[in-house]
Amino acid sequence: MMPGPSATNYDDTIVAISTPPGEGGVGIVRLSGPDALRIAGVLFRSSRGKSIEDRHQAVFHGHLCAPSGEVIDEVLLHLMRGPRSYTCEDVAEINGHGGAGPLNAILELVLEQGARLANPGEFTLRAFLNGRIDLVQAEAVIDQIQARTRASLQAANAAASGALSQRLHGLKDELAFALSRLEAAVDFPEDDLPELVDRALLDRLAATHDAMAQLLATSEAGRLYREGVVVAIAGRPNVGKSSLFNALLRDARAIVSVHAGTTRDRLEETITLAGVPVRLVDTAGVRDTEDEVERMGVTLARDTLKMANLVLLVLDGSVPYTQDDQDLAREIAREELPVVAVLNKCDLAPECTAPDWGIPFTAVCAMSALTGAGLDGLEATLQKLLLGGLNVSADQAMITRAHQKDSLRRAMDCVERLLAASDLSPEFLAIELQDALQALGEITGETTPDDILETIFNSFCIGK
Ligand SMILES: Nc1nc2c(ncn2[C@@H]2O[C@H](COP(=O)(O)OP(=O)(O)OP(=O)(O)O)[C@@H](O)[C@H]2O)c(=O)[nH]1
Ligand SMILES: [Mg+2]
Repeated sequence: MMPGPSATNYDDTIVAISTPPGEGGVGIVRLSGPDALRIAGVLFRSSRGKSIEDRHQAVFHGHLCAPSGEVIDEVLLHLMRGPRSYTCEDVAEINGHGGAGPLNAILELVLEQGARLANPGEFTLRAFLNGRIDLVQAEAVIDQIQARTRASLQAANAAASGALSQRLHGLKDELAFALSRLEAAVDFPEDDLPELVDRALLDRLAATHDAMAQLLATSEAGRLYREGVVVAIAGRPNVGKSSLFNALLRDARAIVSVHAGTTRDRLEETITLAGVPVRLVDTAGVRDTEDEVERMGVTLARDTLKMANLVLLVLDGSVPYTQDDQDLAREIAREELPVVAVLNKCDLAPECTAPDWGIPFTAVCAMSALTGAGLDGLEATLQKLLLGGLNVSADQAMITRAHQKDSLRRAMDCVERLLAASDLSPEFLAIELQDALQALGEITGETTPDDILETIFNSFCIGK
């Protein structure tokens, strides 16, 4: 199975700068393929005159030189002979100085020696095509790179080490077993059918269905650990949105002032609640205004409400609530999201009470963004609302992506149809099982269509 344009060759030698652009102590140019060690040998001069041949795993110190003899950079060369490498192919990693100058010069020399520039994710794609990892593990590599919290990293590590793959293989083994029994039944005379498609087999399939449902139930936790949630802070001007944003971040990130209309842009920062990344977004105060820039800010604020998983509607509890407060609350209620009414500035009005607009808020918290009073209570409420249903610890197998969830759901549907129609012919039942196996194979990669594979690996960075 080879995704990508059919012209792409996956047997050649590829190269890429594997470290991100910018300056750093070290930068890595990675080569993989049948010519990797030869090319490294041509360009590398060991400082102690060592030969890099005949070594399976080794690190050498020396210089990378142009064929003219010109020294390009002082490097460490790390050799890994296939199949004991990331890609299962021969791999050479040239650790040079981390800057555009040395790394691009090394890259050019390697290209001149006949290597090809790697496509995004092609090193990982090769690990997948060579059978070292399955698609679940390949996708977990992106999650490892992008993990923003320790728990997100734990979840990605669990998937990368094969925890989810194992669960899926267990399910597939059960379906394959049932399929073999049904296929045997096809070859037998009618009379023997009841014995072959017997109660025990159907019970076993029902148990497999339950196991699938359990795995499907992890998808919400998986999404939370991987993507996190978006919490929008909204309210009319000057109620203390930016003060609340800063208080939750424990940082004076946003400008706070007595003037209404201070925030005009959308400010975003990530905090961690119970290990889950929470993207906190501060917005411009919503009001009708003649100021063009502020109006753009209000539009952005309204857009933010549409992408949020939860809204903190900030109200100034120290003054009577206004019609603008109420109109905005109604507007937000239409989004059908959890909305927490934050009665701010309670230091000025300790007795402040929730507005009586007949709008059901998911929760109400009185607090002071200025003094910090009530902040703990708000955080506890957020944690409960966002993560209350989180029933899976980060180190367990979880469904993390929408396409995995879709495929698992399709496999379950097949098994459900089969269980509901158990009096039908074994040929019909076998088709349902084949479809279910196909759907599960799309998660692990055995039966994933090439265009989907291509999309998945294209979302990787160059050099991974
Ligand atoms: N006493 C008191 N003052 C507060 C509190 N929270 C915010 N303020 C003050 O209220 C004013 C407005 O605060 P901001 O955080 O800038 O309000 P905002 O909602 O972001 O305002 P805009 O960006 O203009 O929409 C500032 O003078 C803050 O110091 C609070 O809990 N208590
Ligand atoms: Mg503000």
